Amino acid sequence: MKVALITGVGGQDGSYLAELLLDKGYQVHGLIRHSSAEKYKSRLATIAGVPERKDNFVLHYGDITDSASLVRMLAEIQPDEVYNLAAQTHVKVSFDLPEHTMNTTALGALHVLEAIRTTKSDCRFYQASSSEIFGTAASPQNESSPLEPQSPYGCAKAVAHLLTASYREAYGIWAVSGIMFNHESPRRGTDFVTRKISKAVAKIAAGEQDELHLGNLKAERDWGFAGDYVVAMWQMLQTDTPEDYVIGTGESHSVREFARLAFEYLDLNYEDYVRHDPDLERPAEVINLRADITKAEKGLGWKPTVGIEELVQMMVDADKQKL
Ligand code: GDR
Repeated sequence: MKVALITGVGGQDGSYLAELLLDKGYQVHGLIRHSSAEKYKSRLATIAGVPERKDNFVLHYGDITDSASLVRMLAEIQPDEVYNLAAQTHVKVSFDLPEHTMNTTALGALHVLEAIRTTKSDCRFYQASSSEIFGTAASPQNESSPLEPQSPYGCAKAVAHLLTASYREAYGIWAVSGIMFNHESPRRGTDFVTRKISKAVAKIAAGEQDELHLGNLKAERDWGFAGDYVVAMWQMLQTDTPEDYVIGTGESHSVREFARLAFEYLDLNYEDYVRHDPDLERPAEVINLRADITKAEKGLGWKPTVGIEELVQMMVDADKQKL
């Protein structure tokens, strides 16, 4: 039985990845912060409620800022695969908490890599890298695009990205970065724009909310479905040689377009409800991110299965149901 360790297992991606690996017959160990445990119980409910999954799933309280506990955990679990998904992942928050973001998002990755090195683990390591490392680089962005991050979060992810490559070169650790563009789902946190929109649309349609306040409406993102992206994470660790891959859909849409589609799905006009709020804008914005996934298509045989309209509808439907 293969053994995997997932940091950030209580997050959107962590929960989908844990399900995928459990269904493939892995024993899955998940690292979760004590304070997150209650909050993320609903995301892990699809594991707790299924005996075949639950029996092979072990939750550990820990923190990627605590390197000693990571060393102990690696020595004890001896995983075949380690997926580092834990981080402070909100771009706007990173402007308010730059040091915390560096400690978790950049140094957290370093702690995991160091734990692998010092325990002489021969595991394969996946680093959750991000399209935010490209920032203002011309789109479409691919594995060779320059790193031009525009936020403390983007800078922290760039550091983690470069450290992953450095540990691969210097110590021969089987380590890769998956450069993931935005990926969403009904499990997305409500402070990210897609879920903020889908939740508001459901509430407005039900007469429980009057307006939706948004920041930059012109920014364009490449939005895919998180369930597809965790498949790519797993595939990256099954290849012959450790290589980084860009993962996205190859299409970008503006925030305005996402909102329009979501309101239209419930026969509403977004212009009647969306209000621009400059306080929700960021000190620096990334204007256009669009993935060039040529390498992933060829090297992994990976393709997204959910388009923008289906994604919007899936999220609005789920939020309607939750109400
Ligand atoms: P992003 O996701 O910053 O791209 O990072 P987010 O959903 O926060 O923002 C996307 C775009 O929407 C604009 N926007 C707003 N964003 C939020 N959160 N709230 C608003 O009210 C709002 N109004 C407009 C933003 O300015 C931005 O342009 C996500 C995160 O998951 C990262 O962790 C991940 O690495 C990248 O995607 C890939």
